[in-house]
Amino acid sequence: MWYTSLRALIGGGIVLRTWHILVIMAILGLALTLTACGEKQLLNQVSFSADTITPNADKDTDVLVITYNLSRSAEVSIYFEDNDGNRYYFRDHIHHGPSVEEPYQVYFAGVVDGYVLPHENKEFAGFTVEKRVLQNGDYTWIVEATDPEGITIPYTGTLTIADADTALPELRGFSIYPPVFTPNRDGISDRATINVDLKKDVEELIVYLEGNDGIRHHVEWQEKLTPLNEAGWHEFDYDAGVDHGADPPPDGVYTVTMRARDAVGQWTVATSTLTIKNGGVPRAYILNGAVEWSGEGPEVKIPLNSTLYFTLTIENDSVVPIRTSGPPPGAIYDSDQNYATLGEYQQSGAFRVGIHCETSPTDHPWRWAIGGPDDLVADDEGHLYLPAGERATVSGGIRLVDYVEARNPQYCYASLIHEDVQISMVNFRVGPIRLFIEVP
Ligand SMILES: [Ca+2]
Ligand SMILES: [Ca+2]
Repeated sequence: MWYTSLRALIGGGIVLRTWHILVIMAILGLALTLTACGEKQLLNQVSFSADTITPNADKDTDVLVITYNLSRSAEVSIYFEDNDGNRYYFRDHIHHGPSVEEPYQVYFAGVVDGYVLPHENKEFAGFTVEKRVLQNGDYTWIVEATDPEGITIPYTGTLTIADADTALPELRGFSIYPPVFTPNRDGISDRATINVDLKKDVEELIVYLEGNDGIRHHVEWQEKLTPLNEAGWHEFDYDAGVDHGADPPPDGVYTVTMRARDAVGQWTVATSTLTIKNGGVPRAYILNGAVEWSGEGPEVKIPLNSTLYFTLTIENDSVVPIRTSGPPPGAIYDSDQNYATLGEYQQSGAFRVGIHCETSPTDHPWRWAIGGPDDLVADDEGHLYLPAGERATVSGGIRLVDYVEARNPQYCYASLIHEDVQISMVNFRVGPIRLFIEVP
């Protein structure tokens, strides 16, 4: 064929002798060889450092090294085929620049893109297998490169997987409760619990929230049922950070992702959603630290069986509503009563104004809501809130029906109490007076 083409090329009329043609062919052959040397194969020097591995994290033949050299930029794929023709990707069209001085080298620990075996489809309904070790058996490996012209040059070989630790860190029963929560320390649905039944000890078990902005908010694991990273039931108690006084992620709907990685390098992932509503750190103050008492301070003289009155202003200096509970401002206690005798028990997360005197038998026995009906708003369940940024005037009285002779006069003061949470220093012992009860 060569001969015929050449004759056609050179055209009729010129008489060529056979040795002429041979010389021309030799020159052409040399040119072709030179071209091949000048433009090296896109992919070359491909090798696997072992033909058998045992991926079980015992540090014995767990890993091999794949070497390949790229002469130009290309997309590289590395995958395996089992005897049934199923394909398992380790690298799926990953773009690489040309090898610079040394060929590329990449460790392979038997782990490929996630897959499920036919009988597992139902069982694994609640989570996804992201990375998984190959099952024991013989495979054909394929390394191929595709450059912008689309030239694919595959190299192949064989690999045996033996003694693989194929148990998966299954994430069974992944759930979040409640699906909507209000992390604002008002004692009502301030926390979300994230549960999972982890089926294998892992190297890492992480949970994070991710909103539309792509920012991840890590969820702290708290010891509840099973030590971290050990197989068993786990419970993540999520407060959105407000327990430490940190602002929670902005209100909104978040994707919660739990991800587990075992020693072999297998990854599983489960996701759900969680909505944050009315989130924020509550901050309230007695305005200017000022308390107005009946009589002229700082020494106040009140006859026995008369009433000591006070007035102060509460400011909600935060972005969240602040919860409170009764009795309302204006309520008068007898000094031998307390909030419990009025049936107004403590409520975790509620703010109340409290008055305490040195002779008080209990802590801040007289307490009032941080606003009246005109100041407060109620939620669907009747919980009362002072809205964000609002102020309310609170007054009240204590009828002094008894006294302690050894403690007359005594100090009294006001505090703003965040019940079962704290009394912040700035809200503790505000506007103290020296109270003298006048006894006839
Ligand atoms: Ca091994
Ligand atoms: Ca709440």
